[in-house]
Amino acid sequence: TIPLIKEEIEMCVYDFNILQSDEKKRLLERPIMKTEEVFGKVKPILDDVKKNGDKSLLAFTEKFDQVKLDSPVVLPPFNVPQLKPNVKKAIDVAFSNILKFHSSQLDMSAVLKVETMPGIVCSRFVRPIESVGLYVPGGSAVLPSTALMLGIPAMVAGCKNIVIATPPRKDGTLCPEVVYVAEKVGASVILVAGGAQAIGAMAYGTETVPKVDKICGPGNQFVTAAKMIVQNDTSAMVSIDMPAGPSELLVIADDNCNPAYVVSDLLSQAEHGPDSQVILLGVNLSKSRLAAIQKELDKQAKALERCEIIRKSIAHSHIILFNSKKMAMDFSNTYAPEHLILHVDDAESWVKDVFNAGSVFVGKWAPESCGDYASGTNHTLPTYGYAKIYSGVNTNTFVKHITSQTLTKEGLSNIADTVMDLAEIEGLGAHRNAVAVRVKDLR
Ligand code: HSO
Ligand code: ZN
Repeated sequence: TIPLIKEEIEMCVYDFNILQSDEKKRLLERPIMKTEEVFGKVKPILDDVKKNGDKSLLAFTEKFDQVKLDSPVVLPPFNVPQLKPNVKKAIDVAFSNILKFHSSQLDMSAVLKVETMPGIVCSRFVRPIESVGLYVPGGSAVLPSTALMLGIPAMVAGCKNIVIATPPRKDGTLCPEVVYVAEKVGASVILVAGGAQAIGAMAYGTETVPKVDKICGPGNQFVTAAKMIVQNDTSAMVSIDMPAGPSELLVIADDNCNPAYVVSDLLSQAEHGPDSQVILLGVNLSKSRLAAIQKELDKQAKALERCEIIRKSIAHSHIILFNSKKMAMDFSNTYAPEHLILHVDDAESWVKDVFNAGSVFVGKWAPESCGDYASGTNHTLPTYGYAKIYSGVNTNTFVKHITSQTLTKEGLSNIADTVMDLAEIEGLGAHRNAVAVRVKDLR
């Protein structure tokens, strides 16, 4: 066969100093999501699952996944298939690190207790969300790591019912690694379904799928749209972790960076999907270093199995050149990337200037892959600029904070006038009275 002559894979380069303001704005933008169109397709699926339960769920699985199942759920004890020893070991090591980091995020026994005035004690305590639905995508890659990233914090938080939803493979079976993780986190059900239909089943419940209180996890635009719709449906009474867009990475590199390392990180994100976003900000990057990066990009990309996906994502990714650290950091904070990697000298000292990012990888020895799989931090992170307002999934994603207060006689006496005066301003006599009726007995 004649080898295909493949076009060079390279990123567009912009010099931030000579960019017009509208170009700067464009470089900060995410691709527009056609939400309305997707919402229109997803809503009837959700309505159908809500109305017809398992029958509808199974029909959608047959239609979208080409798999005919007898039941949409698998219950414990799970039949965990034999895994290769190195795979089992890798999952176990990742599990242990993620467990360590997420356990330290929560102390269930710690009650916050503050005396705000003599005799008035305000407290806050933590309780798990009872039932949670964790969405583990299938599609172009199997993602048992996502089962770890969602299942471990839910388990640490003490959620009673953990439903793990994941689409069946082509032969109708489940990804064995996901089953292994489901068992390790103590899942109560594996829902063998994907897409909007899986979200609908967990939001409304079916004959076999328990209704959950919160749905977490990444997914394609249909899954995201479904999560957003059920969150707004009061009849579902369900919340979600955050809206999700395509995966993204922003790297800041200076002239001492190692081009092979920088490129390997960019490509690890670019391979997720054709719509992945990767951006490289060069700070005082010399012409020769820039050329070395482009050369390395072409070489590494062409050697990868997912080269065709990468070719597409690189086509809308770019390099932007800065001549000041501050301006590069400002750009990054405005873009608010899901992942930020600092390939710069003294990277640790840059962290104090990071204000918007899902997760930061500090220095050349911290590839994103480590956080994606095994170091301990979570990989379910805010995309699409939502890092400005959302945190990534963590143990607190799966709990509620409940406040309480205790007042002694003295406490009530101390605060009585304040409350009665404020109630009067608001014209709420019954509020005032609830204090007055007691004060009468106290004073
Ligand atoms: N980078 C992805 C997570 C992931 N990577 C899963 C590999 N597997 C989140 O943006
Ligand atoms: Zn990844």
